[in-house]
Amino acid sequence: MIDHRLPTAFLLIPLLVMAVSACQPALLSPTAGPTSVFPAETAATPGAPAATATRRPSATPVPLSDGEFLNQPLPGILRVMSYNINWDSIFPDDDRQNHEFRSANREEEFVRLVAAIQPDVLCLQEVNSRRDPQQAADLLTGALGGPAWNAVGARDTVILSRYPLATEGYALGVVPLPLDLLQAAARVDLPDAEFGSTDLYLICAHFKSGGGADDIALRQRQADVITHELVDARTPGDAIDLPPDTPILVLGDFNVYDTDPAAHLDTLLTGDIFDEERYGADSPPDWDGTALADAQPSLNAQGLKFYTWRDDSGNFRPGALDRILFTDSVLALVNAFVLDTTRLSEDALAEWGLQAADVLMNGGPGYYDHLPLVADFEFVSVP
Ligand SMILES: [Ca+2]
Ligand SMILES: [Ca+2]
Ligand SMILES: [Ca+2]
Ligand SMILES: [Ca+2]
Repeated sequence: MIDHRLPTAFLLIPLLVMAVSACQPALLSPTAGPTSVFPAETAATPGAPAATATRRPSATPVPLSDGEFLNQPLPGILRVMSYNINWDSIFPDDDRQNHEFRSANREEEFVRLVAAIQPDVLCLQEVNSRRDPQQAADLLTGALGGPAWNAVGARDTVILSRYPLATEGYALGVVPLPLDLLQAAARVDLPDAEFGSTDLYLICAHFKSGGGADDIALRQRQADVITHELVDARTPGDAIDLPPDTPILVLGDFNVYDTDPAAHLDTLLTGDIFDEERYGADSPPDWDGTALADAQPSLNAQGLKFYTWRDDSGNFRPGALDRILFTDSVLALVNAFVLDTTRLSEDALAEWGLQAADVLMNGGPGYYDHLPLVADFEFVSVP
């Protein structure tokens, strides 16, 4: 979700500004450090190809994909998906728990998407908090067959897993006020026969949207809370104790824009807490004392476009609002993609049972909202 309070003028001038001056306004400046890793729409980097500064990604033709990136990973590799479903769009029209912001029915589209992707673990955002998260798990069970899926939710975030979820002692231990600080968290009990004795801990997050000072401050606080929780998880005592070297994921809709410095993403990556008085000292989130890694999924794994959100009817450029961060000391990324069905070949659509408009809202051209992100992880054994 994006709020539209930013002055339009700010959004229309970046091309001109970048062309004529190295002294960009702070709002439009590329950020130093981890947020500038993306070569595409989110990084308005001086000296980058002109295409990165255009307002429409369609200015650069992208070849249709054959869908090979959808191939199921080998045994022992975990497929993780994150998807902002736009307020309950995956549930039926007559569902009494639908959120008041619900504006699209994407029931069939969602079933086709998850059937093609076949994730092991999902992180959903914009699920009505009044809804029993198990309802989303039942939807997955119905769509994919097999054993019943498991669910845990907090606020509008829901973790779904084909494997058992341990939540006792693993949910975020923050006092549930304000509500904005809650995120779904769980330990996934992976089957030992396939993954060995290690399990997975994940935090499925939805950060505050909007460009106002209060919005940016809340995003920072949300990142501070998560970073604080990861310190707890790595150290004995308090609410969470993970076995050392347990793989950790922090994923979801982070609302990372190119219209502010997105310092909250830097906090998540590096463990640099802003409010240290309240949330403790800085602490790199990976087990080896380093930063988390960003999976950087690209559209259809082509390595050309890196946005996860797009709306051609508005003033905002497509951006990598959504992220999958991981402890790369114990996880190796073997595949990552943002699925864009509009850019799949006819053969690929037929092969995977997808339709070209499956990622669009109400089938309308140009209105994608959020796209599904996927990452495949191999578990690295630590000597
Ligand atoms: Ca296990
Ligand atoms: Ca602890
Ligand atoms: Ca700090
Ligand atoms: Ca690392």
